[in-house]
Amino acid sequence: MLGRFISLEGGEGVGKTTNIAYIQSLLEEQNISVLLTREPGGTPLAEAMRQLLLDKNQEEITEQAELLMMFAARAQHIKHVIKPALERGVWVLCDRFTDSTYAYQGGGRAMDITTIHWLENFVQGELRPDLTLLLDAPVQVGMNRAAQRGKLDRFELEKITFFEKVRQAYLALAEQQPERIKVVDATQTLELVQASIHQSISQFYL
Ligand code: T5A
Repeated sequence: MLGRFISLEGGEGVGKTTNIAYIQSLLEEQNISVLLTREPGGTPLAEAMRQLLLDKNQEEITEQAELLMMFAARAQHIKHVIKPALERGVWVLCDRFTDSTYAYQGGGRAMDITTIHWLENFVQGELRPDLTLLLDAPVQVGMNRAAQRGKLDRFELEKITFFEKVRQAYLALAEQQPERIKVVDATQTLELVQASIHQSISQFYL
């Protein structure tokens, strides 16, 4: 793999989508080719699965189906988008990846971590992000920001306690893997958030 793989993580509305273009511009200033993508999604089939996963107006999705759909979409994404880009030397910037599964399905839904770990190895082989930026903010801050955008999706309708568990699971991952996961205080102004991101990204490519 010649390219590097960077993921952006965090709870609802913390600013992942807002900041991904900023990271792209930082890397492109260094003449690095960048591919922006997201999960669930990134290929036509995976985007179709995203629609199903986020749509609240359908039959209840079981926790098992939700977990397997996340990994099914990820398998498509890795094979058709992520790996080919990395092999061409392109850096991949992904809005959410498997840490989201540990946080939402493992933390929020309290699903068995061993099963998630098994699926991670089964679907990804050795592929892991080289760097992960975890945008962290109290749940209410992100929810208020997400609410300002209008319609809420199936996940955004969960209770606050669900998102508290998601946040704690993310912070536990960052504590376990401090080399890979850099926590950014997302409660700051956009300018300060981007200054923190700049610092983590420049330490990474220098
Ligand atoms: N999921 C996903 C799982 O359960 N398991 C998995 O394995 C995966 C991969 C995907 C959903 O799927 C779940 C998690 C998710 O619920 P999504 O759309 O990718 O959904 O994720 P969301 O978190 O819902 O995305 P959002 O677009 O809501 O959040 P972002 O991208 O973090 O926030 P963003 O950038 O859109 O910003 C929200 C608002 O805040 C403002 C922005 O301008 C925007 O209006 N904002 C700020 N305002 C003030 N100060 C700042 N510093 C700001 N930063 C941003």
